[in-house]
Amino acid sequence: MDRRSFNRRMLVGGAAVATSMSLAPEAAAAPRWVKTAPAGGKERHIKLFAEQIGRNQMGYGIGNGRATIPGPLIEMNEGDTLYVEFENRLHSSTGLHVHGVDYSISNDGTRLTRSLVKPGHTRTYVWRAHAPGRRADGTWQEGSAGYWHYHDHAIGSDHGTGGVSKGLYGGLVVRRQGDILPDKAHTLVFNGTTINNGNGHAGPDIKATVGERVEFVMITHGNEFHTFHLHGHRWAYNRTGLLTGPDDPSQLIDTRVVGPGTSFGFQVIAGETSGAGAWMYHCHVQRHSDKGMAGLFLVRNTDGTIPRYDDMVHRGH
Ligand SMILES: [Cu+2]
Repeated sequence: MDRRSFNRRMLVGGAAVATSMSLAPEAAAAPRWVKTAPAGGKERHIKLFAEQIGRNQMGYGIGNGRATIPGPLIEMNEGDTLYVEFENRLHSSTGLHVHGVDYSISNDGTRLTRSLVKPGHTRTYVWRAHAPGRRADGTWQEGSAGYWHYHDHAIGSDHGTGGVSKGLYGGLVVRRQGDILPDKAHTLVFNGTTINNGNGHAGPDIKATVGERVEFVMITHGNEFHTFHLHGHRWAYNRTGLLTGPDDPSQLIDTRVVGPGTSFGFQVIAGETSGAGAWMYHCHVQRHSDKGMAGLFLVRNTDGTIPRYDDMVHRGH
């Protein structure tokens, strides 16, 4: 089969799906085509701003929207150049510091490099993502594809300790041509002992229907090390979180050690082998989970029900 057409439209079907059908009947919808990332090489522009949220938090917003914590999930394809027109609506200087992609020193978003934005001002940061290829000396240069993130590097200290703790962070996904695109994506940030700066340490509910391809972008900030764990699902310890085939030696995991400044991501088919349910995700450091560092991956059957959860909700727990 022509490799390009295979990459563009990969049929999920055959024996693998037949096997999971018997385990999770709800996932037995007809085989369907998955969408994959196109070739990069485009120039794109977005408008991002930073603003105060309530009295004690700060966030990023996009276009004419409201600021959120985490900030909007930004996507690029390898080969793209992204112009981020960044408006500072805060009362102190801030900048956009990004991980993983290419940028010149004047786009570092730090005080040291005089690349901050004063309150009420706007400037454009330029991020580039390159495709993998061979260097002139014959060695292999990796591409930019990965699960990355951006954050403040100026408020509270020259490392953005205050801005990050108040919510100035967001995810960045760089895709390689042919990478499988998810149906939906969610950013989860372990920040101190909160998830996404949520109240009472608890994280948001992530909603899906059995069979949906859900992407998790997981980032960590603060001073603590954590172990991110998801019930009922597992993923591969590699760039995409997906196995490329039967010979991919990547380890399969359902828990991953994370620490400040790190990011990773993966995709799961909701309920693929375990069915619908209120599947917990949480930090597996007991002291942290006992404080409430947990949320729910709410996977519904196609009829909308969630076994062992609906009745619990009805009873008012
Ligand atoms: Cu933890």
